[in-house]
Amino acid sequence: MEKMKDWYKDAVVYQIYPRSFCDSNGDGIGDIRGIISKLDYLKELGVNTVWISPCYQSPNGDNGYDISDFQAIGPEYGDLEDFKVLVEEMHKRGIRLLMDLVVNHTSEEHIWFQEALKGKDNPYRDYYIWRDPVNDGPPNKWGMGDPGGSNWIYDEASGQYYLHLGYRMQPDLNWDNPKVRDEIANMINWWFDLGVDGFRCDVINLISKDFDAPEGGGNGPNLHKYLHELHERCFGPHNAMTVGEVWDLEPEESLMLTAPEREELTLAFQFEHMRVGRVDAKRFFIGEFDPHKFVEMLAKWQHGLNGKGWNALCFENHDQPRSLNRFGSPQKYRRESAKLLATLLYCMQGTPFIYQGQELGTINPVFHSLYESVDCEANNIERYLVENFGMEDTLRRFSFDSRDCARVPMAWDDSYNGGFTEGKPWIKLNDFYADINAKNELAAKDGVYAFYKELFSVRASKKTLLRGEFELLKNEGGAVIYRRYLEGEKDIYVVLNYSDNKIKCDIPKGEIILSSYNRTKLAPKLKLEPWEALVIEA
Ligand code: TEU
Ligand code: CA
Repeated sequence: MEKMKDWYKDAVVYQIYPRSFCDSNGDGIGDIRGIISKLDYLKELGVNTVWISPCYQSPNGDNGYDISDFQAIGPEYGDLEDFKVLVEEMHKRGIRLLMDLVVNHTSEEHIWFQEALKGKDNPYRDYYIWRDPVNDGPPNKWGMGDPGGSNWIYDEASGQYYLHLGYRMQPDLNWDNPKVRDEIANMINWWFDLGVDGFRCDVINLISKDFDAPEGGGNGPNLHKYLHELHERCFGPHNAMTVGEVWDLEPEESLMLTAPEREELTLAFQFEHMRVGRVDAKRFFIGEFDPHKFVEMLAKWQHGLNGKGWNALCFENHDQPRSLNRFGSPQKYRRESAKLLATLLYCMQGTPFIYQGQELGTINPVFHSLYESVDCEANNIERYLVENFGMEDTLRRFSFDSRDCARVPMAWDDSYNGGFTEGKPWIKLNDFYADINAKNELAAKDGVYAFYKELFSVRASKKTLLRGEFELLKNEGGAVIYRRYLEGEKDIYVVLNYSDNKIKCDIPKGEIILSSYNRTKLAPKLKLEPWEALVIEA
């Protein structure tokens, strides 16, 4: 499928968490054939790129982010023949495919790690990061403060520790070993040869370690060297879209990874706005959400990358709870706030990323018991939360902020299991699936899916929205107004009432090109409805 040089700037990316998207064979687990059956639903929405979370062979300690064979499809998802059909069916529809590149670590069950455990002389030993004990303990204090504990695991057989910056079942690869870099580059090109168009790059800033850092361990001295090497050997020759998952960077640091002249990645997620509403940015610690602080952070990144890089526009993914519960009004104004958040985000400069179900205004499930929670990250912290806050409050925190909030199955209709599976689902269903599902949203006259579809259609037709610059004009008292502008094109204004109240505000003159309340004409002193979103072309 021919690709323009900067095709990633016109991408509209839909993230699929394959385990929970659509089950075609009744085993309760989503699979590739299930994805194929829903490609027209995605095409209709206006999606032209799909990012699939890992569907490789994995023991699923971290639901596929612990890979035991980078070049094998996990049998629960299907096989390589199914995958080839998926690529063909996607490309037939003008949909490109990003796979998840999880190469900071492997599963402990990967053959390389099993070999490395055999001893210090094993040829795979240096595929991982081993250190001798220091004062009879771990080499440093990394991870000591985290719920999961030290990032070092002691291997009795060899008397050494090995590093895992992620979860216990994910030993870190040693990227300083050129053999590792060769293995990964060859694997990436193998997927390109199968027709893959790019990658989402998992915790990619961890692949080079900064061993002088007191915590965290990523952003090491060779990060840019290794990424540039991958660009030269893999990404560049295939004109690939690559989006890095990186945390805690400032715009100028992100540009070091994504500015075109760097020849490393094409864009990177930034998550600074995702921390608003959490105490000290910590998951499960619920704080006050300030919509204007939230908008301010988004504006910071619009200005920070403008003209130099490109934003990944993202409110949801498989690690984040539903955005309506965090940033919207999940009960009283569910559809209205879903439309406001979509307009706020996707009229900005950058590439839209939509997580499965977001286009339906999906809200979080409710966790009634710890047994309903399966995520390893939640499992690591549940004891601490129960001991310090009690069971009821722990379940409240899980229902607000657990990664499982995004991982309960997609609801296709109000039939048995929400149309996700004919079998027993691998995880609980969303408590609200009988009401909030694709069938109901597509049938509703004010459905969220139809609004997303209209939004992406308007967006694709306006160069000002696709390439224009950004200026925040108002961000207070519930009112948010920003301008997009491009030389030779009409200005476009986004006007939002980010509140439960009706508010009066000065509305820019022009023609309405999108309205979440189906408004057709403007008045100078308009009263905006609660959570109303308006897009006006001057
Ligand atoms: O996420 C890494 C990551 O940053 C999140 O897990 C985050 O640290 C955590 O949710 C903070 O509360 C990537 C994948 O997206 C995630 O699903 C994997 O669990 C992780 O890497 C390890 O591969
Ligand atoms: Ca299945």
